[in-house]
Amino acid sequence: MAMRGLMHVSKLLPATARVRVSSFWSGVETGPPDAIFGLVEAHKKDPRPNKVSLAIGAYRDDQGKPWVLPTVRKAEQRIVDKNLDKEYAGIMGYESFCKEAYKLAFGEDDNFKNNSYVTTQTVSGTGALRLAGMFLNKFYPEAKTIYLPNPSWPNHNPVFKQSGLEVKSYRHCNFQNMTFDAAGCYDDLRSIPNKSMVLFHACAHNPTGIDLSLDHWAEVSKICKEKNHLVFVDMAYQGFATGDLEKDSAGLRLLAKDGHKLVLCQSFSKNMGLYGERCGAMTFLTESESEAKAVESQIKIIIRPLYSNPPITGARIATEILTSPDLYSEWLDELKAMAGRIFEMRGKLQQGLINEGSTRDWSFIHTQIGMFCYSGMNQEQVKRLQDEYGIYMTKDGRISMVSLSSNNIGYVAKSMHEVTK
Ligand code: PGU
Repeated sequence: MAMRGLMHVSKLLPATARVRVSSFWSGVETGPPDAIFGLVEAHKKDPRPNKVSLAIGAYRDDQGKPWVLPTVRKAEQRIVDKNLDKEYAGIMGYESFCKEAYKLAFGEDDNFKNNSYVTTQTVSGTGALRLAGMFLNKFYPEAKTIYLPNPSWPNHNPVFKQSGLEVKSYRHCNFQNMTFDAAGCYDDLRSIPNKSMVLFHACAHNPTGIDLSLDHWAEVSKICKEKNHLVFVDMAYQGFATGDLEKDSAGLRLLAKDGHKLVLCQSFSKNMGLYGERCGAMTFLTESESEAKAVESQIKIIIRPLYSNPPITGARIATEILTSPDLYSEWLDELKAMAGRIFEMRGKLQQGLINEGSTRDWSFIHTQIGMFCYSGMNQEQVKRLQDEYGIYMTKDGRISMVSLSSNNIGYVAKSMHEVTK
């Protein structure tokens, strides 16, 4: 009926108007689906009852259900009880949230109390990275290239390219034995131009689950100092790798203690499960208070015409948890529980593959850390898992461990064995 009505109206339009209306976007070509969110959409449309989505890093409980942290629910209730208004936050977001985010990352150590820095609330981790990219493009003319670990989160590349930077990589993963390619990384950091921008994953490296030890961080820090590189840290998983906030930020803190005036991007998507609330922060460590003030003023000038000011609810929730001793200690237990469940799933997946009769060495499943398992499966095997078994993962063979549960782990292990034997 509606269709008939529409045709009727269009017939009334003069021919020229019709042509013009339909020609605006005729030159737009269909782009490829997103490497991660595209798979979420494809999985939703898949009618097979035993389908499994291992594509996105969003925590599930052992029933496969999204888990809202009980502390988040409690914080929400407290916020409702305060009967707060819905006024705009400032351009930089809530001051108390920014302070807490900084403290969480760097700790309350005297070394950091006296740091001069500027922190702004951002539209989650992605927004922080984009904002930092735009700032660096504008104010760091020494280098127009940012170096990412190989491999890295697929969205890093477009985030920085669209910020106007060039993107290159340095070695991170030794693909032969799935360990950190320390020698390759050090070599690359030494051979790139002085004052380069280099991005590191603070912990729970995405997609490999291969993190740097403290000795590795110390060496990286030394080289970056010698070369005067600008260190950029993406910390999307603090607390998620080991279940311990301090351990997961040890590399970052070592860099800061060594005097790097680094750039940090933080996300509260994973460690507080605030995915859709878009809650994050960006920090620049600076030489002086006056430098911090100048940087802050320019950050504001970038944010204002972009999104004006950040969303308020996620930041209120995070602040409530970080400033209420009871919620904070409960949250530490929740972090341990999430990291613990992932650890358990790693053991079960490895055992499941052995039980199926796989003779491959899957021991790395257990040594990798964080949300993902970098399985080493090739694109053809990943495609077979999707086509024949309804199991979705990114084409680099990355498995989101948080989507495995007691219900699907047997099926996933069996299917992985079928395509890799
Ligand atoms: N940095 C890294 C290393 C990440 O893995 C992610 C999220 C982000 C930043 C951005 O997180 P925000 O949600 O914007 O705070 N990576 C997940 C989530 C899906 C996605 O690609 O955005 C993932 O599955 O890789």
